[in-house]
Amino acid sequence: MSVRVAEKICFNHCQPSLWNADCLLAFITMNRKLLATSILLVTGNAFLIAQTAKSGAVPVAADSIIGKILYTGPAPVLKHHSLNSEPDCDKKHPTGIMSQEIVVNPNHTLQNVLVYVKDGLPNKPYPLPATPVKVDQSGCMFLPHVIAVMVNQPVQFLNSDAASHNVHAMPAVNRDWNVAQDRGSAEITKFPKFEIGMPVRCNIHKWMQMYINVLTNPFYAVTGKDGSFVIKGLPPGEYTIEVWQEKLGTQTLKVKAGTRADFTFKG
Ligand SMILES: [Cu+2]
Repeated sequence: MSVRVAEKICFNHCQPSLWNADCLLAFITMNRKLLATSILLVTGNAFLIAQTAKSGAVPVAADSIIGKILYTGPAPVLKHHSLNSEPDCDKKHPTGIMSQEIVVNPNHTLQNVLVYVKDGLPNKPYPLPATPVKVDQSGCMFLPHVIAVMVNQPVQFLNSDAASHNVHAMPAVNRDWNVAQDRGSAEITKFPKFEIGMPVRCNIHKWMQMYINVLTNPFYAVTGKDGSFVIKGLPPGEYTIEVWQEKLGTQTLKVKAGTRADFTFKG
């Protein structure tokens, strides 16, 4: 039986249970280009998946900008602080604590770096998060070391140490704020103006320092133990992304939503 006849029979019956060897041959002949294309697509996709897995690349959502903050150069030389003068804090950190001015992660990235959208957003007010951002004083340290809040979002300071502390925010454009805190107390404040890198110290323990960043939009992140960041929910467009580190300064890049941006600070 010729292929053409077999094709006709197969299509006339259109039931695989009625196909004989000739029908099968005709089917393969008719679809060989389709089969070849499918094989190429399958192997192509497998190649792409393998490449992605090999490079560790993560697909970026259309409304997001992702990246990491890298550090190059010699390991930073940081001050050591003994906590002998405060028995409760000394128990929590018997060997003392290191300054957190520059915290390099094992993967050569930086912790405590603010990443935020500086420019490119529609000029409009954004909803204020309902919950305060909490900062604890524990082991005679501020935890976390760097926070970001929106303008007028509450910031709550706690004291879980037996020692007394005195929180003192020293803004450049907002109002000075200075409050004594005994164990278990909780104080709330807020800052009405945009400000980057506002230092907060404890008047009692000179090594205690942290930073508050006050922003006009919700598109920000502070890096943690893997040095990465994700900013989600962006409208399509190109944005100026600024990153800030307390000792190493700032960097900016223009970045499109849906793409990746890595920054490198040199020590
Ligand atoms: Cu203190």
